[in-house]
Amino acid sequence: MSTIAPPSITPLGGPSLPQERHLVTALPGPRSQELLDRKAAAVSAGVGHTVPIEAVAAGGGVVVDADGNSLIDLGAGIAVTTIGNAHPKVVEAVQAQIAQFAHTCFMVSPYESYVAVAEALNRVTPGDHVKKSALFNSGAEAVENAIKVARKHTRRQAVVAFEHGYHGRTNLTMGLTAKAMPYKSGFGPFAGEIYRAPLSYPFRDGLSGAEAAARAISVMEKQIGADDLAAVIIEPIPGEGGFIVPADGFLPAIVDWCRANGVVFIADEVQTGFARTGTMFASEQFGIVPDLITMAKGIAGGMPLAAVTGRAEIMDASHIGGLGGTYGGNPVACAAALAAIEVFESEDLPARAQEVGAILRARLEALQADDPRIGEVRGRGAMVAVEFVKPGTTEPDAALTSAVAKACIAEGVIVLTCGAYGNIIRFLPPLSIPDALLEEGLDVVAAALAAV
Ligand code: PLZ
Repeated sequence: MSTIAPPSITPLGGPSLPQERHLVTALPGPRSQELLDRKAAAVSAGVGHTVPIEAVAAGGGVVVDADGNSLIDLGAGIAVTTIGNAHPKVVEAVQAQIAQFAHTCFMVSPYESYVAVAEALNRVTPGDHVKKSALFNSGAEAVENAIKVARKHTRRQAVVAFEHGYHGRTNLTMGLTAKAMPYKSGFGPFAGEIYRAPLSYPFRDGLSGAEAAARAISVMEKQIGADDLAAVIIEPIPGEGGFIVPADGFLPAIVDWCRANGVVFIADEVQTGFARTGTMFASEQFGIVPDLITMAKGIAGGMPLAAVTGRAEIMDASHIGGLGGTYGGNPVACAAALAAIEVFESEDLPARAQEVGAILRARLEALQADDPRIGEVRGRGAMVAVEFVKPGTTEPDAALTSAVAKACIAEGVIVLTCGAYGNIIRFLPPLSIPDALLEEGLDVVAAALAAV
């Protein structure tokens, strides 16, 4: 068992950690290896891991392991710790709430923080229509509930999701998710009445936004029929799919079609939400106002919380008692969310995401300029990806991608891969990362690319 605490953790946790990359062992070090051995014996083999360490502290732009290694974090726990890990305001809010009460179940005895989070989400999400919210535990659960209210409101059943989409690992959301391996393979049968439409993927389809939208709308009209279609769900920028920025006009055309046909448009902003893309929500950048928005990840500074926010008449379509769950909107998670939302606004984190994005893009585009293995650098704000291809083609190079990612991790830089073809590295650091540390992380990426 690892009992050593790294040297300089204060009661406020991670933010006081030295902001440096510092390796004292090869990864995994001996203490981490001990934990990974116990993991292999005790934890289901189905639960994988990307970085072979035992994490013991994290904050700013680093994750520290049990052997005293300090790694640069370019993944933010998959887009969760946007405001930074163990942010002091979140720590304080969580400690105060847990000392007051941990749980009553909002459906049994309501409390103020749940209502305050709903009010905040109704305010910060796009659109000035009357909105209502409901809180849940995970992104997948938020997506499930968005579909539930859309079906109840429209009295229709069919749902359209898109190629390269990711919406979760529960049964309904596996059905909505596009990629078989590792998310769906062998886990069927999946829920019925789910249809898949083609996405706009400018690097691969060369279509304008209008052309790509016409192609998707044709699938919806010919293969399903608007009269039976309850909802269209789409990530404005697919996250697990590879930060694919749709061509201009694609999303507005889909929204217009939905509105003309009484179809509920759901933006899944679980990954793009909360300042990540340089605005509070990615929808804003495409000039769209979703009927419903699903949120999780960055919402509560690392505590598990998720939400659906949208048009009051849709959110109110359910009979009383139709929505809920034992833990949904847990008071400790709500306290964390209120603190996190305060940080997003008072520290203008959308602007910080643009700064981080500018650093990422400048460095990665410079690499691309003389490396034909980089097919595209794309993204918005602090959500930037590199797509690797065989030089001179658009043929995905998954082997190169995984070799580069492994080399970065071995050198103490946490990076995540993604994409239908496994040929994309995505950069989504915590916005609390110091600029110099981000630059150093990108130096390591450049060196890894040169070496493999
Ligand atoms: N919708 C857009 O990105 C979660 C998945 C990690 P949960 N993405 C990370 C993994 O391999 O399981 C996600 C998302 C979008 C929904 C979800 C699901 O959110 O909180 O993981 O359920």
